[in-house]
Amino acid sequence: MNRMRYLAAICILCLFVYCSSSQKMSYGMKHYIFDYNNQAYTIYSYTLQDKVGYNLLISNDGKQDRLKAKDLNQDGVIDTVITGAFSLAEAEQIYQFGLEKAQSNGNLENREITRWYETEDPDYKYSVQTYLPMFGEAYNNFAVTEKKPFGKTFLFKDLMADGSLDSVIIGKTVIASFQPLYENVLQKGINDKKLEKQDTYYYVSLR
Ligand SMILES: [Ca+2]
Repeated sequence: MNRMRYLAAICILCLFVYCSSSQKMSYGMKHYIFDYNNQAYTIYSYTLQDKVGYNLLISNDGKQDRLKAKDLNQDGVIDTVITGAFSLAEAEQIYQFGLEKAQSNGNLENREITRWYETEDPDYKYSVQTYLPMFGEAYNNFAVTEKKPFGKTFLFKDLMADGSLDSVIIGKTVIASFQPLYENVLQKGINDKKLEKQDTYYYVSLR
């Protein structure tokens, strides 16, 4: 997997680190220390239950203008350099190095927060759920339930989450008849600000 894809994949997850000596716990403040070019750095993770937390990258040199940079949503990408004579790209490089180190040492957890969108029309109830695996491609599941007594439910998979249905998981039907409905639901989700379009991908936003 090339680097861009690695970044694209983790960028949607919540990453946080924890110190090897501390207990593996999902919430609260954790930190991880690593060396990069003979300089020690710490990544602090502030993680809240059911909410997106943030990570801080800080150089351990004790200087007043030492590097302090923030990953605002724990998506694995530095958003801002707060102090220190570092470009965003430099901070990002150090951060990536630290995250990869933490991961290879088993000190990195990723947390997926629910991405689920529901809507309906007079005939059907719809739901779209986005799955963003740590490695591998994102995909959407699209569920459609008929609103009549004993109505059937159909479940489809949109590989790559590119807005084009690829397979039927549940139900006996043809994709072509549901593709326009899926497109309507995606557009409605975007209008409702519950779904975002990134390049050619459709992701349900974090709740
Ligand atoms: Ca697709």
